[in-house]
Amino acid sequence: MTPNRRSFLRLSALSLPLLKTNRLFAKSVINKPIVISTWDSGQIANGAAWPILEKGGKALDAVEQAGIAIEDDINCCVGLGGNPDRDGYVTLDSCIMDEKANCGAVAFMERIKHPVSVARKVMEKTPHVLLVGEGAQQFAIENGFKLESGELSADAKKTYENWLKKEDYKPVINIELQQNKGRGKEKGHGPFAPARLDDGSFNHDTMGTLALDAKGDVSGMCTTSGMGFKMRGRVGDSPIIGAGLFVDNEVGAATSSGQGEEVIRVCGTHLVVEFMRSGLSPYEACKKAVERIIKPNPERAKTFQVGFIAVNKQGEVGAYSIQKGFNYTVTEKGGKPKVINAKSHFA
Ligand code: SD4
Repeated sequence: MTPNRRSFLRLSALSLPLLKTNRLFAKSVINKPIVISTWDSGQIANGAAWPILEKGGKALDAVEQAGIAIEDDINCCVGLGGNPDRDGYVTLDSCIMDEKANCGAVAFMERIKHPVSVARKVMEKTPHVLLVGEGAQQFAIENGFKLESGELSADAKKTYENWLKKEDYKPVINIELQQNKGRGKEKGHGPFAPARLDDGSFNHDTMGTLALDAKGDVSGMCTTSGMGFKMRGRVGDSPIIGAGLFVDNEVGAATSSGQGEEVIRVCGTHLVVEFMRSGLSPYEACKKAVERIIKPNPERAKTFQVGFIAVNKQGEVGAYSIQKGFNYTVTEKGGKPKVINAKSHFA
């Protein structure tokens, strides 16, 4: 036997058990069940999803419960308690997607408390993916959802009144043409949804939730009242499959929060999932998608926020945002939610 052949055999004999252990190790690191949601308010969402996942329940049921819980909460940016559009109406957007690429969504829907559940009904009961406006509302009512009063929550009313004072906006036909008179802005149609609210925080807090269940299936949902004081009829990324949410059971899932237009432009969450398919970790995939948004105009990207979160089939999670301040909540074995600050492109 030549020394080369001998050392090759010795090496092979040594590496065989190693390879085996590696394979075993790869299997044993699949971290499931796990649920990840945008923002620290993800603790509310994960808190509703975890009991289902812990008992071996389906990721789809878990993410729907996550959506319901946050839609019940009164906060700026999700559900009927959220900030209204610039004409004073709360309009809700949501979507849901399961492990078989089934998906459903509603957009620009008013006075229905749980858009995530209506989205699930669209997915399960119709051949369609997206219903909007009055049609979505009518479908919801036909499916047993209650038509709510449409009154603003106390918080939203206060914020809206302040915004009206500041922007001097009146929902009168063609008023837009006069809106920007004397403001040095070029032409009408404004004011638009501000990128930041008065306290300096970015104008959003959409809830996106992704879950990997004990069986190894992935599902996700996204729910929002959209950007506060948006133009009537404006819809962001949150109800758009491939923008606000994307799930592929071979790879994993991603969801987003932030200025929806920028996410739609690059089909953001689809991009994140495709980056993971090509071998990137969830963190690297989110980072690359953020960089794709920034690349065409890095100066402009300084003015808005987008954050992505993602999970892969191994139960690894990651996130990345344009600006500092984006965080997310992870709940896994043990059930204690962990809030993590995402890394960002700009410090
Ligand atoms: C939108 N992405 O309507 C949403 C807003 C958001 O947290 O993220 N809210 O564009």
